[in-house]
Amino acid sequence: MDRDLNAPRLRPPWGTRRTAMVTVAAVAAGFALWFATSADANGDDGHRTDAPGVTANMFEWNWSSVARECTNHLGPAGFRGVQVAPPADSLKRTSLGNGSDTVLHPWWEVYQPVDYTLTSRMGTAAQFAAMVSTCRQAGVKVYVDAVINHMTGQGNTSYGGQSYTHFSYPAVPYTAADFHQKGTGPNDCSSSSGGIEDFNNVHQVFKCELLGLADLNTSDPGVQSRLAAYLNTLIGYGVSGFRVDAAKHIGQADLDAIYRQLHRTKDGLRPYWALEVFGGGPGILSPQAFTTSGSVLGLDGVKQIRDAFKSYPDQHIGSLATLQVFGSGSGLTPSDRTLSFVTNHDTERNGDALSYKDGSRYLLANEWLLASGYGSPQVFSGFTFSSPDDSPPSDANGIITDADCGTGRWTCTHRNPGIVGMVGWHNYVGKAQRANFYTDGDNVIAFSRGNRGWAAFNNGTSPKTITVQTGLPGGDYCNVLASQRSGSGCTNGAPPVHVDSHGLVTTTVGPSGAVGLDRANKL
Ligand code: LM2
Ligand code: CA
Repeated sequence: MDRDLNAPRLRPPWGTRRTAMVTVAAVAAGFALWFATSADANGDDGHRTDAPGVTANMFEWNWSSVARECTNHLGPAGFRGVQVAPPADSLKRTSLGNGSDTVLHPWWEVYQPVDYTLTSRMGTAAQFAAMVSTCRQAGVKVYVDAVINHMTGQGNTSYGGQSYTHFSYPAVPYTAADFHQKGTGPNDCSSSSGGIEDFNNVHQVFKCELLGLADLNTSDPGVQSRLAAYLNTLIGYGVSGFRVDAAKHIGQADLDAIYRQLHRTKDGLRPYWALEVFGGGPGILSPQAFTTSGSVLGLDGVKQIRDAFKSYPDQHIGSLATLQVFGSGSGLTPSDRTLSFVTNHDTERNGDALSYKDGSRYLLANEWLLASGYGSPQVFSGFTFSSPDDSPPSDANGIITDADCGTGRWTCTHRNPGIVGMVGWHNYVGKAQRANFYTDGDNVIAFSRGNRGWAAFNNGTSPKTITVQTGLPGGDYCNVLASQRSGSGCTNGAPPVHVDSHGLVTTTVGPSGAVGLDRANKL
């Protein structure tokens, strides 16, 4: 069947919502078109797409450490998924570049694939497979960071021992014809340098090199099928979906063509497809414009969260009171299409986000995000660094060593008791709507989620006592930030919080502190 790839995607005549207002004939015709022409990551091929609950982004934790965390911490805490670093064989630098380049194995080697075997800094294919199955047994699905826009742009050898040159990666194999190159042909990049010079130019953003990385010709069917084969191999291991690196530089049409070739996951669902699209681009380059092809990363939300939580001594940027409106009302992508987070590996280094370096304020922001109901919330756990290029803890060959939460080298945010408490709270309140919003107009906010849970957050520097409506039945509750219900009392000797018969609570929220109540922890 001929199909104009530039035409708008054909959809059932009633859009994506089914109603009884159409005739049987129209329904039949609609379904015929629907199945023949569309299969994107929003479930439009008639199968449900995997939708992660709360996930942990275990950035560059090695596979055996991720497996251990799934069993001992993530599963028991109620994390429903884990995102892992790019598992493909990648650049292994053998010498420093020039200038101020002092790190032989910077963390970003993994964003430079050489081939799609699973021999990486994080472990072997066997360790990857064992990790996926261990995590799934612990109730934690695995989502993979997929680097499919480009191949490596530097070096000549990989962690798997493969040799290559720019535009020739024999282990895949890819040859020069599989890449966008500087030139004037239909598949070429027409910028004078061959790189992206104008991030608002659609042609350059899709077809020119990002950071000198060899740009795959992702509209070529042969390239698409090799990329789909890689992702299907991962799905075969039990992977549930992908964070698509540099998705903005692939473009909707090529992303859709690759996605259509993906198999269903072990759970019988279409894979989750979370597209990395930095904001700031106009029209078709905006994050909003990629929600037709899948979910997107909440990168604009990262900045709004930073601005609400971060106040500098001399420059007060924002306040928690601004978070009364957060989500589509504040210009962000729709909640059900967004992977939301306080930071990721890029934004913790580029100033866009709060990071572990912000201490209790960073934890508070994560606790608030888990309570907010916006997006599929993701908690980031990486490694500490002093310079932006620093390697994760590794041996002399760049192989990442086992993560250890006692050394200060790994941030282990997912193990923090306040975070764990709010993961449970998040899972318990489910989709209940926000209600009973309170703010002092400054840095204290509180709200309930339906009548299932209530939480308060104080980003100020002194304790604040509030008397507010919780929406909860009267009784005594354990503050999930510090304790849990155990028999008729709260763990850790924490005093219960009393809600009166009208649903009112009077409680003191400490500086950079939170209080979280839910009916699962009612005495
Ligand atoms: C991403 N999303 O679109 C990743 O989230 C981000 O971390 C990646 O950049 C980027 N896209 C490419 O996948 C990181 C890192 C860069 C690094 C690249 C490639 O932030 O600094 O670039 O990975 O490893 C490095 C050098 C850069 C050089 C490039 C190519 O820093 O100076 O460009 O390698 O040799 C000439
Ligand atoms: Ca591209």
